[in-house]
Amino acid sequence: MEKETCNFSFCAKPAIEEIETDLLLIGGGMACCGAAFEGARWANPKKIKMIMVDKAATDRSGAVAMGLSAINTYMGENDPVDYVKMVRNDLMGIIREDLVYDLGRHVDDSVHLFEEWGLPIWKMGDDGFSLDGFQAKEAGKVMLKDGGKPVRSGKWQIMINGESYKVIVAEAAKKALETNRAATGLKTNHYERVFIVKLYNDAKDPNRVAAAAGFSVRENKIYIFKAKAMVLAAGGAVNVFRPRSTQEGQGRAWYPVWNSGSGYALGLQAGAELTMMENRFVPARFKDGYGPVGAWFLFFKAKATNSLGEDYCVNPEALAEAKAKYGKYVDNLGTAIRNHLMMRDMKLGKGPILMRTDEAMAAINKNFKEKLGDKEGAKKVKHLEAEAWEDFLDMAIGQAGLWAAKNIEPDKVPSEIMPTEPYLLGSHAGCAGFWCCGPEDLGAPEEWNKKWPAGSYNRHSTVKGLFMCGDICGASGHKFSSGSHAEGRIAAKSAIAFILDHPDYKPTIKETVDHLAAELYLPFEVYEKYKTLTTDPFINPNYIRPKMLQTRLQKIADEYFGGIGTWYMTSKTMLDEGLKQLQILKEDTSKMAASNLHELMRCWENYHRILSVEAHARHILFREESRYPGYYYRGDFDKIDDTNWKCFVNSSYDIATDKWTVKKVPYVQLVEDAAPVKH
Ligand code: SFD
Ligand code: AMP
Repeated sequence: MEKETCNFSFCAKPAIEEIETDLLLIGGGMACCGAAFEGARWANPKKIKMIMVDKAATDRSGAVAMGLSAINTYMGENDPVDYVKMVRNDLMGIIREDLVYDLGRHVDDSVHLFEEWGLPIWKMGDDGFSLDGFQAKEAGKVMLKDGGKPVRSGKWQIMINGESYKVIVAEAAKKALETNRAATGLKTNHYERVFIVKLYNDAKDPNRVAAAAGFSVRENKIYIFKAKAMVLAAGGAVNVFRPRSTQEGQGRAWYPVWNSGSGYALGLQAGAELTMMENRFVPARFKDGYGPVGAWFLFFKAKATNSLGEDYCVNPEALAEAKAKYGKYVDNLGTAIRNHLMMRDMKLGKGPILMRTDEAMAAINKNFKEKLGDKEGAKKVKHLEAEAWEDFLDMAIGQAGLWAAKNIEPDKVPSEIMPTEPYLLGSHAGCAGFWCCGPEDLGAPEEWNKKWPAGSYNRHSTVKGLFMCGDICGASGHKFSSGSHAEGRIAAKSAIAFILDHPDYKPTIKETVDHLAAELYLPFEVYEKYKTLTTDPFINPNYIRPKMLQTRLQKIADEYFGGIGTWYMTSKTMLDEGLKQLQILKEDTSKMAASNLHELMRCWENYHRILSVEAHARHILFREESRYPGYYYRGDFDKIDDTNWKCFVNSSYDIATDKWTVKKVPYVQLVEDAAPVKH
């Protein structure tokens, strides 16, 4: 197939802006907002220039765009050692305990800042009942940092009024960028609606990052940022697998559709080593609305059962069957195992699976009225209901539309839940991401810190100058919004130390600016070149439009890499066939066609998704066991095999040869085993 090239014969050449900075922050989500806030503290006194680039408007970009109802990681009275045990349990025994402990000891400071910046945090009332964030403020409840008592939904989670969570955190980041402009004289250091397509390594040092190229999604302009160091936090990957939502509902997903795996794709193309990319997150969610379940299980103490009213998590036959294959990991009843038990009942035809919201609300009603009497009790229930609905709906507005469409009143009837399509992420109950340097003071192997080849800087990737955090820092899940922010702060501080330790470094790349412009704008050239050869510009044998490319990608992933279409089942033979077809799709990407800037972004988003899911599939192929039953199954190795596979799986990609190297890395336990769980 003749490889397409762009020499701007058919499409207009974009304006090109070259920008030199010291520190570049790629992303504008929770992690990068933390990086901007902390970065300015250390950069300003040293007049170090810091720039943030976000594909969207930072006030409402990333996973927290719509708001959240809870902060899922807040230590408070808990010991970070127990946090490590919880995360290790939930992620089936394999995590970087140094990175998780390090996050646990830093996260609360970010939450205290959020409250200082105006985030309403629920507090316990003197009567033992919860006060929402606004009531707590009116009641003059002290701040968390001064010992205020949050309303815990679970051992690690606290309730918030989080509709404007991202706006509040973004404001602090933007203020920090403003102070950096004042300190360095930079005119502009916050670029919104600029989509970063590719990183380029240094002309003289192939294992050092030097530049990032992207394009504006609002005007014909591309940006080339040259930097001494970069913090990459562009989030996880959604819409790589065929979603359960179809046609008119196809925009609906749980994790944000605008997180298209750029974090993974940018880092792996630069040669950064990945870890645990075989992991994925398949959350149980309210069916079709994709509303989260944590608040219902933890705060409203709701139960989920099969349609026969049986609690699928306590069925002795099911537990014994699972234990025979997956051993002691079943005892923890972590997120993956809960899914596994739910799917077992669904496959037995005991579905639909129901979240008993009605029973939960009835129980709360009864409890409040017993304690407060009918009148006061009813008033409290009304307020909690309003809070619950409002809070829940902040985060998953689609759920309200669905309840209305289906005449469902959750306090009167249960709602169906089911496992979604898989997502790739590293900050929620998943741990797919990059292999990163850790802190030197936690007794971890020196290979993980002091002897880190690229230089011992906390959260440094294996590529010099490239730092990872949030969703894409691997083997350290359960960070959530607060932990991602804290990790961004850790990464930025390290990046500035790296810059100060390499004062004479000047980033240079071998590619010319015209080469980069041609690479980024190729889909425009292809479209303009062939668009008139058919009567319908969507049907043309000479190119592929982004929607078609995404549908083909999702079909391959779903049918061969363990999607909903196979009940998450895959095997060597399926993976081999899927990877063969994915290779053809990758070749077809030189025929991507875009008719406008929006489609140009969609083209490159899908290219990033292809690389992300390829890494995922190659890791699943390499790990010959089923480490995460309930997330995916290797039909040819349907068991957990600690003897051979209690280890990390790492990989790296060579963009020049399109070749992958995958290997085992020894697992090292730092925190003693947790006491066996009693159910
Ligand atoms: O529990 C480019 N999360 C929850 N965390 C909580 O603490 N509490 C909750 O209640 C949580 N719930 C929840 C959560 C997420 C979602 C989607 C829902 C519900 C519906 C998880 C957190 O949100 C998550 O852990 C963090 O936000 C992860 O932070 P980070 O920074 O790793 O990712 P991001 O915030 O999505 O930001 C990514 C940024 O990158 C930008 N970007 N910029 C330039 N070029 C490119 N090519 C780019 N690609 C992406 C994005 O614009 C964004 O700014 S619960 O209900 O599940
Ligand atoms: P979710 O709404 O599923 O995203 O979960 C939000 C938080 O609640 C996360 O910290 C989950 O680990 C936790 N969670 C969700 N469901 C349960 C459950 N059944 N038991 C314990 N923790 C849960």
